[in-house]
Amino acid sequence: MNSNYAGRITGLIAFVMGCWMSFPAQAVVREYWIAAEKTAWNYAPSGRNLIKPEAGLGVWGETPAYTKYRYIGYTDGSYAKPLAQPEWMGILGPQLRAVVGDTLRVHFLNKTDRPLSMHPHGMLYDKNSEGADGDGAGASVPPGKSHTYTWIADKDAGPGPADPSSIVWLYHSHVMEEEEPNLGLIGTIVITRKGMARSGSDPAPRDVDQEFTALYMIFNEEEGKEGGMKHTINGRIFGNLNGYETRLGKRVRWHVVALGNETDNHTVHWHGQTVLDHGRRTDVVEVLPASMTSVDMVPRSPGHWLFHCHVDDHMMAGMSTRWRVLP
Ligand SMILES: [Cu+2]
Repeated sequence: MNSNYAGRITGLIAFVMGCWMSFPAQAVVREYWIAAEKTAWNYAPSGRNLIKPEAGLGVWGETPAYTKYRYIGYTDGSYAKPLAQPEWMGILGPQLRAVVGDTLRVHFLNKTDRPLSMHPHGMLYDKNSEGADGDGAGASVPPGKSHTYTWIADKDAGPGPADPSSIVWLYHSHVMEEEEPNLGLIGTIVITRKGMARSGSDPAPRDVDQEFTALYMIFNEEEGKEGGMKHTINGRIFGNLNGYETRLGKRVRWHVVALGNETDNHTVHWHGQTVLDHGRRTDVVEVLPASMTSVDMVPRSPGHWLFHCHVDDHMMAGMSTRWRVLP
């Protein structure tokens, strides 16, 4: 080969490599289409207490279904095809995901009969994308109207030094904050540390195999009457939340969140395994309204295990389900 030609080729390769290396992983704009809708919701679709069948559903089963408001994800701006979501997500809205450096563009359509919003925790936003508090464009979206929120996953929205490679934030409606999460308008955002995403198109962290989310919350359906106090995990009671399933030895991350009132002080307890909670080994994680935490587990024993709140009254009221570890 002509040495001059070889030199030019080598130079070109070096130039291309130099350009490549000087651009870190491209920041991505991730778009979501979410509608608020009125839907029927059944807290115990089986009609049974699947944890202690002989105890029945008690007063909490007298009225199992109510009209709720929910965030429903769609594949695009035609709002025609709902996003599929796993059964264990229950009443939760779509899980939004980003990597530090990304931007979330969330198109919100209010299909209900009252003004609503989307307020994210943790993200960087301006007043128009706060989804709360005053005259920003997204603070109160009237029935039939839409608004696009721009939420930036800056470094302060991402995992801190003591956090695992992804962390969870809540989003919820915040026009009348004291009412709207209780209507069912709640979802989560998971932010992955820069450099830890599986790929450019998959922002999930590459050092875990599965991520589950659990919302511990008492929905107050009948102004405090006990039978209307639905002690739920993701909106289900007495073992009616299905689909938490993993396998021995998998790396599993649990994102645990809570919302609600002064009775929403929950001690989230896994049977059969332990979790690593920011360096602390435990099998109970404590949450209060708007708590958000992410803990890691590698299941060590197969079985169909309880996952429940350890507060006695809450356990008795159905704040319990089972999850499966396959051998
Ligand atoms: Cu509890």
